[in-house]
Amino acid sequence: AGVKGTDSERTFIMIKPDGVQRGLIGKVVSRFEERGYKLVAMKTVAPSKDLAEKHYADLKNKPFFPSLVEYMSNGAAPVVVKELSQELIYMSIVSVWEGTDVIRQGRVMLGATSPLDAAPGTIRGQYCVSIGRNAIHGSDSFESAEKEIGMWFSAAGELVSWEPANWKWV
Ligand code: RTP
Repeated sequence: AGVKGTDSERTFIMIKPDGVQRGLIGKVVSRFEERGYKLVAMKTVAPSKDLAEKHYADLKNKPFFPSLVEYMSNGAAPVVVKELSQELIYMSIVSVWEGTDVIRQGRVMLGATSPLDAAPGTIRGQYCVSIGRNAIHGSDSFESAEKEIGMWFSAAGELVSWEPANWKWV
């Protein structure tokens, strides 16, 4: 997750299937870009059940865990992204963002887990009303960011360090 507490700190941000379905990819990307954060990795994923379970392993004893995993991998979303041999695929976007305090600020920009508690102007507070369809995930600590970036991206080649031309002005 880069170097904690420096301008090379990194966080993991996922636009969940409902966020993708609702056309929020650009809005999320814009908010992070315009804030002054740097996109260092991004790809589409249709995760396996195993990967979704691994990502949310901390929640495995929660009553909503099976439906959460189902929704994140291949299950319960009421909409279709892509049809492949009649099989419905739910797609998410996973990304890594870099910059000063990006882990904590990313969570602030997302808003509270329950969109009904999320401040207006946050992503969830502006676009969502349901905790089970809260559009986006962001790492909640440096340790989570390290773990999640490692889980969703391969270190070799998928993360790119680069310098925006106007970097010194942010
Ligand atoms: P996330 O990991 O997705 O960023 O969310 P979070 O840290 O804000 O919240 P967490 O407690 O880790 O919960 C993970 C995701 O589980 C779903 N959830 N559903 N039905 C429910 O009561 C319930 N509670 C949580 C949400 O999609 C939440 O983002």
